[in-house]
Amino acid sequence: MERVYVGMGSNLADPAEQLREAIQALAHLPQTRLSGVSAFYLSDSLLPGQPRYTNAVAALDTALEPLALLDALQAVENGQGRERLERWGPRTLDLDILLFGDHLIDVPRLKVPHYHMQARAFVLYPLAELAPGITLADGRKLDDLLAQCPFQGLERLAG
Ligand code: A4P
Ligand code: MG
Repeated sequence: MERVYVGMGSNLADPAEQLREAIQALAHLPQTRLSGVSAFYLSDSLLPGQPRYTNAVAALDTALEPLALLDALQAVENGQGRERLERWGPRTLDLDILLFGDHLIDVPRLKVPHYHMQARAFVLYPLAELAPGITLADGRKLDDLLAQCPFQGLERLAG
């Protein structure tokens, strides 16, 4: 089993409900156990003119191979996203593999650690709830990334 952290984001069609549905779907993935979920955070969109996102991070323990997990996550995205998808518009559900055990992955479909996580408060702060003090597979320390990424444009929701 590998410990995996999945970043979740939505800014359409009742984002908190999208995340709750996604969490249910993650809990039912084959060969996988849902081990934890961070609080939900409201965050300003990185792209101008979009509604605010709701973001969270989930911890999974999985026996799936990385690309099999990516396939499964994309199936969850498609299952929740397709119906309401607006072309060029904001998204109903984005699921990103942030960390996959101690693996460094760099293939066309999958880069782990996730390529933008160091710049994203809406990833780092919820991740720190689940994995305080961890060191990434590439040697970077989460605490150092947090120190360089202010808690800005973020609002932690209770519960
Ligand atoms: N891919 C490569 N590595 C990974 C990985 N570690 N996890 C590939 C998941 N997928 C990975 O992703 C495009 C392709 O990335 C996938 O087919 C996969 O093979 P996508 O989800 O289909 O497209 P996307 O979401 O438009 O691209 P991307 O790069 O994931 O977008 P971002 O960078 O995640 O931006 N603002 C706030 N506040 N909160 C957000 O959550 N999200 C975005 C999306 C922009 N602004 C945001 C937020
Ligand atoms: Mg994505």
